[in-house]
Amino acid sequence: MNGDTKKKISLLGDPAVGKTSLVRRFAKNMFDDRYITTVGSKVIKKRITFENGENLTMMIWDISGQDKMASIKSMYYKGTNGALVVCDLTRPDTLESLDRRLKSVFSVAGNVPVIFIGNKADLESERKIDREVLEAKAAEYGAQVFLTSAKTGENVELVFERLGKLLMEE
Ligand code: G3D
Ligand code: MG
Repeated sequence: MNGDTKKKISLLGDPAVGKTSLVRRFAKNMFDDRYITTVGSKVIKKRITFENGENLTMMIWDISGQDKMASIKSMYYKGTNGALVVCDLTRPDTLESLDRRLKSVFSVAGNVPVIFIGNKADLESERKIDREVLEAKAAEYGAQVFLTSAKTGENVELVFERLGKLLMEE
């Protein structure tokens, strides 16, 4: 296959967990990034090539705010093929909201593959979510966990590539 597989990825998480920073870091490290602005969200188009030569075009939806409007949310989530759910390791409340967000995505897009991200791993002395707690939550969804830092770049490319691989296996 040398194809044009294209997948929609939704970034989920509370305000200020680092969604925009993560996608910026990922986009900057690779060629061919393009920002398309839509109402209340950005779509970042990114083509990646795996070791086996297969290509994947990721349409990454960075949804900002507008939490309260369910109709808008379902419009954003429609057609989602996979989700990155992000919490801020320094703020425990950001983990608690993820169930609700995932429920919302699944209701619109079905049970798509998910990866859990604990971001701001660089702020070690301020960490308030243990890796084990995050892993227990992710296990409820059969999801992998990665601790990232959009600041240092730690694990950022890896997490997008992992989700990309999951989507290629679909
Ligand atoms: P959001 O898109 O989820 O709302 P942003 O979050 O990407 O806008 O990030 C919110 C704030 O957290 C930003 O700080 C950003 O620089 C910071 N941030 C994001 N990721 C990391 C990280 O991995 N480590 C650290 N230390 N900070 C991070 P400001 O001050 O610009 O509001
Ligand atoms: Mg943002």
